[in-house]
Amino acid sequence: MLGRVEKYLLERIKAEGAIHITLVDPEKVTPPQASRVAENAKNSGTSAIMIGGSTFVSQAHLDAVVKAIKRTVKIPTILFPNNITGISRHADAIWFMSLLNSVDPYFLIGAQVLGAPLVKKYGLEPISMGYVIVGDGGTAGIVGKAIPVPYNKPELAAAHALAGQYLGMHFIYLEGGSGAKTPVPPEMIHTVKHFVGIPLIVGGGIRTKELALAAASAGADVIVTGNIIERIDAKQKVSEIIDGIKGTRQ
Ligand code: 1GP
Repeated sequence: MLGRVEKYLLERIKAEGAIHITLVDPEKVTPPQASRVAENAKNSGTSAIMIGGSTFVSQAHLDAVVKAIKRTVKIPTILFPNNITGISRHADAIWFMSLLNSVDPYFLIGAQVLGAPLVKKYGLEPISMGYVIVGDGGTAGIVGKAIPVPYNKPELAAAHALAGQYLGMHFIYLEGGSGAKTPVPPEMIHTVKHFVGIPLIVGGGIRTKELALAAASAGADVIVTGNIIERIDAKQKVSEIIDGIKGTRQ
């Protein structure tokens, strides 16, 4: 039985071809700012709000950010934890993820073992996801002790993704790193998509309609953007990106 949020994501992907999710980094916003970002993103057509960052944020602040977003928008809130401190009881769901190219067992299974009982206790919907850091990897790569897959090795990214699928994961996330100068190249997205039969999430450095369109056309089912919401013209940017990917693969 699929959970409510996962079912919703799959239905939207089916209906729209590729969807957009907005990432809110709780380290960078106050709760009122998080509300505004979520409201603007929702009005622009984003499908869900992901909440998470690469470094530490206090539990109280994370809770306040999630609550503020939930009060403002009805689209699902999905936690994107970098550690067990990224879990809040107020969200709808959580990417229950393993960093497939980490050399540290903590990020492969250790944090998940510690977090699983909390996810159950809080009644969060876990959505199983294999996380693969590619390119220069950014902060997530350093914090997660990953060996990032170079952009010129798409077949290696595909091997990681396929292993995730065979382990039973429901989604694969190709992460170029927040603020990446060069987002995940279309060729890598295309190769991974060709290998795996589960939805593909792509994020990191996608700042323009053209880049979003290129990622969606190459096979990304979900485009995640975070950084652009810090811009003054964020609302317009998010709208452009969503317009760009709409109906790409119908
Ligand atoms: C980072 O993939 C996300 O985890 C989003 O990246 O902040 O560069 O949009 P940006």
